[in-house]
Amino acid sequence: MNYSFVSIRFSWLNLAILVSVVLVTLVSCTTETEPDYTEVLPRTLTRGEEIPAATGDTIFTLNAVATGNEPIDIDISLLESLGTVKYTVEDPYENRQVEYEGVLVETVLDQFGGSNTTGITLTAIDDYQQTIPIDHVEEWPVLLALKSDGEYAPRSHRGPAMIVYPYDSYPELDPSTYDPFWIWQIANITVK
Ligand SMILES: Nc1nc2c(c(=O)[nH]1)N[C@H]1C(S)=C(S)[C@@H](COP(=O)(O)O)O[C@H]1N2
Ligand SMILES: [Mo]
Repeated sequence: MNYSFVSIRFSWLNLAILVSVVLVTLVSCTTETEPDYTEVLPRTLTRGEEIPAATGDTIFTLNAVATGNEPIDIDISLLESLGTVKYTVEDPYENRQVEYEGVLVETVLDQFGGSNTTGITLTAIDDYQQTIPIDHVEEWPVLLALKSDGEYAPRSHRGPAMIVYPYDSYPELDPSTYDPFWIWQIANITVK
């Protein structure tokens, strides 16, 4: 009796099929991870380039090695020339999903920091102050957000610039530790 219709016998064709299935599975497992953010505007101002003077409304002042440690005025177009990205996150203060768009804090450090940069100190209009260590921005896409759900955030509602942590993509970001870093109504940024 011939049982070959039920038994899977060795053949080069079967081996090729098996290898293909394994390869396709491996490739799809490694590429199916969700991207952390979507790029919106390209970066046009690069590290080492002269920083153009702000011509629009000042959203905050910034001190850093690249500004001679003197405060300079930052406007929206200057900040956005560092390139913008967006992602949606459950905002612990709004208690809903919000799509934030802005500049990665890592890019701000790249543009304005020196070789010994350790972090960034943010001071809000109510004098609330926090220092974000460089480790945070190397590990996660921490955002200096300007837009919330596609609209520039008004000063009356946490704008014009606020810090956002990507809670939804990184479960290790425990709110009890990271909520205090969601600084809004930023008045000054000092790159340390
Ligand atoms: N500008 C500004 N941002 C701020 C704060 C603040 O006082 N001013 N408080 C921080 C802290 S400590 C926490 S826990 C959260 C929540 O503040 P809330 O509970 O007053 O909304 O906002 C953070 N961001
Ligand atoms: Mo807090």
